[in-house]
Amino acid sequence: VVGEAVPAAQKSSWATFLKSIASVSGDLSSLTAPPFILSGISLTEFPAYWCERPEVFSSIADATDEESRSIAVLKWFISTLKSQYTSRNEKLGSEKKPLNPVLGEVFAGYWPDIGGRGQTNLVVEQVSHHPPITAFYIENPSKGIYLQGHNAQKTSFSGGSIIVKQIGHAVLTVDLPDGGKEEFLITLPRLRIDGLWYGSPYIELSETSYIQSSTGWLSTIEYKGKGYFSGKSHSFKAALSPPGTLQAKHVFEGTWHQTSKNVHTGAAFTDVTGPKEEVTVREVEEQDEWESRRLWRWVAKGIRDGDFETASREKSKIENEQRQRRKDEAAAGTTWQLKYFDHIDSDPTYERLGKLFKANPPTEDAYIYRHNYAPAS
Ligand code: CLR
Repeated sequence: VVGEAVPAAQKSSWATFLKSIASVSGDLSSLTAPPFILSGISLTEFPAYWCERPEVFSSIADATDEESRSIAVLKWFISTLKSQYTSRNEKLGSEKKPLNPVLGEVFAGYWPDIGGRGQTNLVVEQVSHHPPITAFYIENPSKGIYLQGHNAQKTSFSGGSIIVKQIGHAVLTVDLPDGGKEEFLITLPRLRIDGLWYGSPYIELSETSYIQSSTGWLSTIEYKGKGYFSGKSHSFKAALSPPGTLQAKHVFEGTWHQTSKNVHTGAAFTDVTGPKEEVTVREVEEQDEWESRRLWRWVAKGIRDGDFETASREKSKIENEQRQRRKDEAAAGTTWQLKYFDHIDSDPTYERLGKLFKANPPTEDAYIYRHNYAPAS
């Protein structure tokens, strides 16, 4: 019988859910899961994880040469992983199933300028519903740092775990004092969701992801769980190699949810044991109807209060409204227009930088931010 962490009344529906995961491959978003595993947080909120340590992000601008800039970008990237992959466990007790965003859903906010770090703004838009694709743009204009990306997932089931291949990539652009700019292509790690049988899912990262700078510097980041490298879960090892060689000049090792150090010098590298800073968003009452927390407020409240009847009724309302919208568009011969992004079939930055480390696939599409959002202050 399944699951210590599964409430008695939901054990059979959890078993059914696990069976359906095993048989449906590709997109889990539309599977119905038992209430105890629902989170009430929309997937459009997730890109905020890229900036929950705003100082680490803004300090990329302090680097004075190509080498130290690549180190700063790697340091920031590693420092985002704890938020990205363990924060639901901390906040909600385990990994949970997020709300599946509707097409056109928006999540926007900012991290205020404190101590001269500059204000950082965030705009997220759900650019596809089926399959779910989320585009995001994060900028710290006073520091000249811009992050643009999109993500989608392809899931499969293997050995009792969900394997999540992340589709999409991010590009970080840094303005240089001489008027030029440096670009960094960031690929996304592979996830394994373990602990399903017990009803307490958690994420482990696996395989390799890359950060390729336009200067040629390349970070190759390897992820391992329990029993590898240090033997600890959430371990990584990152090698930074100069242009034109794969010989590492710097190697960093540790756990991405705690601390890491420079393997050669022993110097401290990342430390995410201190507090993080959640994004500031407008009050729900001030948000417009497309904004995540407003759109999903009654569903989220139902989930929070354990009133799943209300949650599912409110969810159906939203889904029916969406279906009607799509029908109306089809009848009128129109298509949905994105608010903040333009879709391109092939991202030239991905192609150009991806070539340097033989990225697979060699080309990817992208969503380009249109600079038409007025950030709050
Ligand atoms: C989205 C992009 C973020 C990092 C991230 C973290 C957790 C991932 C999420 C992404 C995609 C959706 C995800 C989630 C963990 C669980 C959830 C894979 C990659 C799936 C859809 C839900 C599985 C259901 C079980 C938990 C029961 O930058």
